[in-house]
Amino acid sequence: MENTGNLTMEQQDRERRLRWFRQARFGMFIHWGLYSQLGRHEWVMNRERIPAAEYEKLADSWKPRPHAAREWAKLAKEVGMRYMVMTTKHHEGFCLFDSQLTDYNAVKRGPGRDLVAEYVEAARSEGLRVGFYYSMMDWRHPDGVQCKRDEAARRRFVDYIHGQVRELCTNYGKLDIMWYDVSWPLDVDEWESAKMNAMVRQLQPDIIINDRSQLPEDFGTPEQHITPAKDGRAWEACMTFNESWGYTPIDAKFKTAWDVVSMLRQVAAGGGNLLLNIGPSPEGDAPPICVEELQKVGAWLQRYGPAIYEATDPMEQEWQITGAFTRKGDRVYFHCNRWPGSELAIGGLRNRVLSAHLFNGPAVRFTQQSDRLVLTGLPTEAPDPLATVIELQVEGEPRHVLGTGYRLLDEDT
Ligand code: JFZ
Repeated sequence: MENTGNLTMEQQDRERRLRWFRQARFGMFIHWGLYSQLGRHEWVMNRERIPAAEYEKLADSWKPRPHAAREWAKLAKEVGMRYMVMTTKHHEGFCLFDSQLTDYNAVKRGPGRDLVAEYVEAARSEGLRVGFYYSMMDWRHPDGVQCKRDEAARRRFVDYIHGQVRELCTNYGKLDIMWYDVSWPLDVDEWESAKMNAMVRQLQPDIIINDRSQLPEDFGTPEQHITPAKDGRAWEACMTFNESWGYTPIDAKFKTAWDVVSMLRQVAAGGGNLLLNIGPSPEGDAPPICVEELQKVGAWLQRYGPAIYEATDPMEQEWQITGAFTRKGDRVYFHCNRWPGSELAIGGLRNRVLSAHLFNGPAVRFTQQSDRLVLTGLPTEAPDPLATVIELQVEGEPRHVLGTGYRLLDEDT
């Protein structure tokens, strides 16, 4: 949504703050906390009903090595990510930042230092935008449940949460994203979310805020699925690498570079972002499989980046087993991630094709009869097994329509 002509002042300011985000496409999510020591998902305290006194011992046994965040930030930059979002406090209630509102924090306990400050320094040193994840739900705070039943408890808990958000927006310099999470058990009025976010914007005038304080704010956050927002609203799909957000080595089925490239094509086609998570070990190691697969993605983006970062124009399209499109103006990019061999047939493209090239490469021979495009003389093996991008220049508004029958109803002649 670039045209600011018919936007309200508020919408124009939102678009001003969102400009970098709409171009970012790819970010790194980091889930790191006491739960990382147990290695059984970030919900382990809740799922295993670990007694609070037993769980709290993790606050003193956690000894992450210094500046692990520099490794994550370097990796993120290397592989084409343009921002990072890290947990400052997850549901367990342990703060990775120096809070004056609780001693259950990384400075006062095991780590003995401000892990959020290290993360911010690392991300900025790589020129990456900085996001803070902050869980409003808090399993440790004594009023975290009672707040729903008792006004005095609600007052204390809301003041605590607002107070910590204020600390985060005050003590770490310029922030780019406030990424709230899980606002159980209160509703938007009980949380006083509008007041909290007004405070955030007063402290951080350029910040963007996600939709998880029960207000829509600046962008949507489909989780574990890629569902573009409607009406041009900004959005970002957050996805795990395996099935867990926190470090969980027993959850060993990780997405491959092929999966990540496919997700990047999907978010680009929908005009959104992919926030891909890594759950570092308690010491701070990114899982090696994530590093390996991300480096393959980075190499792919080096070659095909514009077909992802810039090709976000909307285009009507249907599924095709050999690949899918992104679009920029009169160029459509067919991301072929299942290579059929020396001939590739694409049905349903409703436009006259003026030229075809391997992306930044040689022209490709093609024939076109009605909505059957056949590209020939291709390499028998996929030039790039993650996805080989073919650039088509087309006439008119690109449309890819196949329907369920062999022909569309209005074409059945
Ligand atoms: C939440 C957290 O519980 C999870 O640990 C992780 O931090 C993720 C990014 O966010 O997960 C959710 C949040 C909302 C829903 C489901 C899982 N939901 O609305 O169904």
